[in-house]
Formats: sequence, structure tokens, C-alpha cells
Amino acid sequence: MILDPERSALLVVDVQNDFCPGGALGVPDGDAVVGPINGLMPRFRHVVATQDWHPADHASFAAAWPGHAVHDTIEVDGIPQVLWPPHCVQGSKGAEFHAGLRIERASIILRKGASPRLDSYSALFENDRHTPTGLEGWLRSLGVSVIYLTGLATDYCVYYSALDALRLNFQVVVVTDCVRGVDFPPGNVGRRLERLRKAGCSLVASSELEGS
Ligand code: VGL
Ligand code: ZN
Repeated sequence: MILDPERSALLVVDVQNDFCPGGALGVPDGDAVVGPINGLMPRFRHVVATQDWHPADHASFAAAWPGHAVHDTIEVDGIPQVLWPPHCVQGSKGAEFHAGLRIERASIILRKGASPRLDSYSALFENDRHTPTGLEGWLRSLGVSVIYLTGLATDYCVYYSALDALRLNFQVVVVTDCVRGVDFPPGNVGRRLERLRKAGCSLVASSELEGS
């Protein structure tokens, strides 16, 4: 696959301490994405990094719902919500980018998930799949038509970002060595990658990207 830096953007999703091993919502091997993502960054003109960025009492935290536990799914204002341990609280150490990530190479940092009762897995829309984050306009005004997806977690924020990007008619590539998943429920990563592939997403290793 040929990488055209003029019309492509690298989207680095949620490479934050809380999603790395030892973090509040540590993704197995999550920090393994840092090296390959750093390697890709200089090959792109447009690099976007997202940061999960929740208020301390966010509705996605199990602690906000007495009688419910982590991994329960409830409905909040009619929208399904998986409950998580408190993570990526605004301004906390866990919300900071992994120290090894070359974040200075990002041209924009997009924070998401700040609405108290509405989560935002995707970098493009909140979980009502309707409220925009503004990223679509940023990408379009720069002439971006291809999005390369990297980061954490494959089966949540990367997955929903990819689905929304496909829905908006971007060409979407998931860079397989630059993502890691929560895999909850077990098997979720495989199922969701397969669903993305069927929906028209390319799954490509960074070593297979040629050009620039
Ligand atoms: C994420 C669960 C909760 C993610 C964020 O970045 O994939 N997952 N919040
Ligand atoms: Zn979150």
C-alpha cells in the first residue's frame, strides 16, 4: 500500500498511561504501540493525537453507579454504556500521554469524553454517534481523504473511530502492529477487526506501507 502524505492523516488514539500496562484500564501490551507509532509519525504531514479526558465523576465509571460493577453494560439516557474503572481523569497522571510517545510531532491534540453523561470512544463523534468532535472538519479542510488508525484500544476507541470514518467516506487503514485491544468480552478484538475489514477498512502492517 502506497502512503500519500498529501492526502493522509495519522490518527494516534489514546496512547495514555491509563491504557498502558499498570494503568487504571491497562491494555495488555499497550505500550508496545509507542515505538512503531513514533516510527510512522515523520512520514505524515498531518498527525492527530486523541486523549480520553473524563471528569472525575464520569458516567462511564462503575463507581458512579452503586450496585453496578466494572464491565456491566447499562443504559445512560438511552445509550448503551459499558462501565469501566475510573480512568483518564482530566489533569491526572493517568490521562497523560505515554512518556515515550513523540507527542511533539502531533499537529493537533483532540480531547474527548468530557461530557458528563455521554462517552466518546470515537475521535469523530460522541457515543450518540451524532454529536461531532470537530475532527471531520479539521481533516476535510486540509484535504485529507485517507486516515491511518493507530493506538488504544483496538476494540473500543480505534474501532469506533474507524467505523465513523468509513461512514463519512474516508478511506480507512488500521495499522495492525500499532494497535492493541482490551479484548472484553473475550474475542472482541478479532470480531471487531473482522467487522471493520468487511465494512471496507484495510488492515495493514506498518512494514507494508511504502512511500514518503
Ligand atoms: C477506551 C474504554 C473506555 C479506549 C476509552 O480508549 O479505547 N476504552 N474509554
Ligand atoms: Zn474512557
